[in-house]
Amino acid sequence: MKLIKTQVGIVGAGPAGLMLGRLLHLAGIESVIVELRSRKHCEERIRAGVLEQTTVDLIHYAGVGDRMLAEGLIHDGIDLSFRGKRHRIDIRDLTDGKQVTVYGQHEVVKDLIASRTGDGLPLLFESSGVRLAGLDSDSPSIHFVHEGEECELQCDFIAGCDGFHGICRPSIPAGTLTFYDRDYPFAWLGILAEAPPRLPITYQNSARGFALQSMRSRVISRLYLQVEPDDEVANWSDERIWEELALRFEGEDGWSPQRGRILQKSLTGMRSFVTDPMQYGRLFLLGDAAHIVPPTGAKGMNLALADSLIFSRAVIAYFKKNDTDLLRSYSATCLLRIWKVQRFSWWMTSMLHKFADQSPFDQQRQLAELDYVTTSRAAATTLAENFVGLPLPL
Ligand code: RFL
Ligand code: PHB
Repeated sequence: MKLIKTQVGIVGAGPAGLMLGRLLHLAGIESVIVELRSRKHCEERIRAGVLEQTTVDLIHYAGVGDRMLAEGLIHDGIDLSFRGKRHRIDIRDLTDGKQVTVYGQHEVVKDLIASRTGDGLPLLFESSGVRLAGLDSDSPSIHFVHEGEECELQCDFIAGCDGFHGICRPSIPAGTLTFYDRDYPFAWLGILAEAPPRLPITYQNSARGFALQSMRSRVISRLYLQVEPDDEVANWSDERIWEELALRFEGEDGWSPQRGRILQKSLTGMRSFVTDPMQYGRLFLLGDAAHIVPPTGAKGMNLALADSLIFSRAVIAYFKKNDTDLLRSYSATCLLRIWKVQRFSWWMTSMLHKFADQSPFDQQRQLAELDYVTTSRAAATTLAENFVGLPLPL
């Protein structure tokens, strides 16, 4: 058995765990990151792509923003399209100069991993059998197997950054936490294609269902289609995907997504989920381990990174000033922000998707909402200020 000691044991090398490790390192606090998957898997996992202005600022603050600055695609607006017509939400104008940046989550992860390994800090990929112990004591521990050796990582705090399907949240005794949950009656089929996208990101409400046109670079498109919740990737040939995208984006300007080789297809269920509190004893939950939003608002990774900043501040106050106030208020501080983001993500989802039980009244009300958001400056501002990210104390 190998015994390791550190100040903060981090489970999971996604955006939340990696950013937390980075922020703690900048403050001189030690951490060890324990990750189930390989480095290659973490660096190639295609997920989110939209960084709020707030997140861009945090990434620069953490000193890992050079590649994002060079390669990210800045958006000063987004398009909402309905009744065959596209409408620009001029984000920059509506938010006093703020923007969002399209830069893949896997690129953010690559940059954070490069910075951590460059600093020679522990990041234990391919750790199996991860199990937590002593959560309600002063010395919790993480047990796992790494490179064939049984390890025990003793720490002052554990950060559960292991995503929605991780082991940290289920390690908390049943009945301690309250869960808030909502499932949506559809899924997203996502593709990555070798085809030049049209800028900016376009959200499409069509009578055939929702579609989204985004990108990962000037030559790689990222496209999504609303599909049945129990649909399967195998049902969607390349031809069927391109035909359906063309039908959903059909509009007055005659544009439809440019076709190209499809590099990847995936299916994502849509749900809202919140854990309250995001803490048990010395285990703190961050990111998807504590909450999930439907991707329509493009918020999941942004929320995960915001949790990292808030938790790092609390840990720094504890180790530098012996102050436990921020640790005690961690969950409440995060939840205030998370519920606003839940509301926004639910609202965007409700406004843009086709619901099977929608009555003709509901359909007209949905179109009226889109009409209002795209013609009233006050309504457009509420969308824009949420899209660029609610303020974070940097
Ligand atoms: P992650 O990224 O899931 O990372 C968790 C890490 O923990 C590891 N792990 C374990 N490690 C050790 N032991 C165990 N037992 C473990 N179990 C799991 C995993 O291997 C992994 O490395 O969680 P984190 O850091 O909280 O980050 C959350 C984000 O990944 C997520 O919210 C976003 O991807 C959501 N999301 C979007 N967010 C945005 O901000 N903007 C977007 O545009 C956006 N679009 C999306 C999205 C998510 C999508 N999918 C696929 C769910 C679009 C889609 C389609
Ligand atoms: C993406 O680029 O993957 C993306 C963009 C906007 C969203 C969700 C995902 O709302």
